[in-house]
Amino acid sequence: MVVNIDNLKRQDPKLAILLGKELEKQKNTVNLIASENYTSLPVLEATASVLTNKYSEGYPRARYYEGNEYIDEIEQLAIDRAKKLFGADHANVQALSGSPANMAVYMALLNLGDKTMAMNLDQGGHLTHGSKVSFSGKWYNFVHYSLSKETEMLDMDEIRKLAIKEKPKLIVCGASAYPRKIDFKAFRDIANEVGAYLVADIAHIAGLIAAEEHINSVPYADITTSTTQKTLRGPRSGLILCKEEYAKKVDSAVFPGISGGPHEHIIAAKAVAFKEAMQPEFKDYQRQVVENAKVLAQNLKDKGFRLISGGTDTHLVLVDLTNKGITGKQASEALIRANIIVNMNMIPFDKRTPRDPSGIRLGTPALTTRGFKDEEIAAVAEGIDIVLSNMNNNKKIEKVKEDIIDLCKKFPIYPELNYEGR
Ligand code: DSN
Repeated sequence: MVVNIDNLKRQDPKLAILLGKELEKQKNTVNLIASENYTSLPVLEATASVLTNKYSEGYPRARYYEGNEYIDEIEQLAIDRAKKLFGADHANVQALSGSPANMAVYMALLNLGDKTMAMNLDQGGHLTHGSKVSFSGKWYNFVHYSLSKETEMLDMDEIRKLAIKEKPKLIVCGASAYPRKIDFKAFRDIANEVGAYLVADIAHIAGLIAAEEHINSVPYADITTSTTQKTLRGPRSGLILCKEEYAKKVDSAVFPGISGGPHEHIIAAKAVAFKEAMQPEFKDYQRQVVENAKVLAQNLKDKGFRLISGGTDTHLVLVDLTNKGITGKQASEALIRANIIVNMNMIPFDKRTPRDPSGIRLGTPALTTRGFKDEEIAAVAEGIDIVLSNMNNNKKIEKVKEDIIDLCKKFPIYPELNYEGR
């Protein structure tokens, strides 16, 4: 089965046309959003399946609704595969996404107002790591660590000093815009020293971890949270992995703590993605993701772009545009005119605001799924440079757009899908 939308075209042409436009856009744009990817067709098929019809509040073999015998097997398959993939004692596959996963974990381990330590949002952390505009910053007393001003990397000595001074009940490690590896063992040592829980948020790097391109947080953290749609290349959803002693608390926090009926169609799609992530090709893919990020970083550096921390050893590159005299918002809006999608991003110690920050964040997971390697990544870097050096020159930007569309056509995504026509 290929997930086409023939019935939708007949029944709801207005929506079908919009889906068609989105598919065309995805096919013809170079996607450098570090948190996005293209799922496989099997993942898409599970996502679009009849499992969406079922209510299954509870957990396998302990449901509040009848008729869940196959749903139980499906959810258990996802749980078992997640545990195997990451070497975890326990997996909860019901978390709806990364933010609810973090919410459930805080609920499992903390009382309202408890002191918690995490990376600041403007240093590369996530909203749910204690931002004042998120439930996390409103309900818990977060203190934040920053990067080193000199290296723009995590400074474990400074983080240790802050932890000793603040004595948090829980330390969060993990980030949304940090291009370097995270030393989970060093975080564990600090958590042990101050008697804190350690939670690792691996949303961005879960795929790298599954393929052993990054050290695994699971042996070190009490609880690990993740999304499943980024480097892991599954459906848009969440995942919680933990040591056996936290299993009950985590499960109760997810259901009935913060959610009702699990999305079993998405849980099935996660089971598919976990199986895919166990295949040798997935290791090759992740290796290429990191290699492509390094090639992108080097090409941009050669063109005079300043990179946060000087480069990358993961899937993403964070670019400070200050020396180019443009802002992140100006850059991202110019690049989309050439079918290059990036997101504007705060850089560490940014003097600008989140709505118009100094940087852009670029990632290679989606391009690598397309099959891009050194040569294509170099062409993308060239396109970025031409656009950002000629932001008022429509002709030059139009030419880059043509080249980008040609490149996309040479490396197609979803050739089997046809959302076109009526
Ligand atoms: N919005 C995600 C990202 O882009 O990193 C994090 O939740």
